[in-house]
Amino acid sequence: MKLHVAPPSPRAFKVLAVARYLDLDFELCPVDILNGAHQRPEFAALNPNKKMPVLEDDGFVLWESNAICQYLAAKKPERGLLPSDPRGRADVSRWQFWDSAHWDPACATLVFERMLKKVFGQGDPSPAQVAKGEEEVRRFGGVLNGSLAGRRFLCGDQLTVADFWVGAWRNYSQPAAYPIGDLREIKRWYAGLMELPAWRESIVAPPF
Ligand SMILES: N[C@@H](CCC(=O)N[C@@H](CS)C(=O)NCC(=O)O)C(=O)O
Repeated sequence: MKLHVAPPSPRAFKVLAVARYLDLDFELCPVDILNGAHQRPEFAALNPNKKMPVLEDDGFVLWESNAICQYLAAKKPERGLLPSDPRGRADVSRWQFWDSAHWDPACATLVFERMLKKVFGQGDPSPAQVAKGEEEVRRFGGVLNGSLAGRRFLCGDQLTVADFWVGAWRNYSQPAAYPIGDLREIKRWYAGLMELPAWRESIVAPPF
């Protein structure tokens, strides 16, 4: 199995952390986004969106980080990352869609404006985009914080793929200055995720 990833990205982080948590055998194939590797025809043939991460598994090609995490989780059902009962599965799906619709775009706005924009030669952060990102991270961070109260993990006592999807963005809370430093449930939950060796091993500092 191959994972085509740019490891500092939260979207790469989550697939690597799930694969490592599950002790799956894989080859890490670095995608040099800074030098446009994702634009090359051989990469576009794997993912026509020209975005990483991408998984290749014995002829099966899959893109979209949350779908990849789910596929990996399904390889080891005994590890419990993907519940099989209807309510447990629906709860995990809820966080998948919430992440894709709200949390990922909100956090990505601040990561892009405050960390990546300069690296891609796109100038200073836009005050309007920063304000929008802050408002959304505060709003949805409040939802996340409230939902975590009384729960060890996002979907209860059991670690699931939802923790990887949503928690991946928390890795950049400080450098991207998310306005959620005072939210205690998120802090407590994230400290628990950081206790997982697979989580810690998958955090890669950006090369800038
Ligand atoms: N929804 C996609 C987003 C993937 C994505 O945006 N990847 C970024 C890096 S974090 C990328 O490859 N960007 C290159 C580009 O858009 O040109 C996923 O979760 O896999």
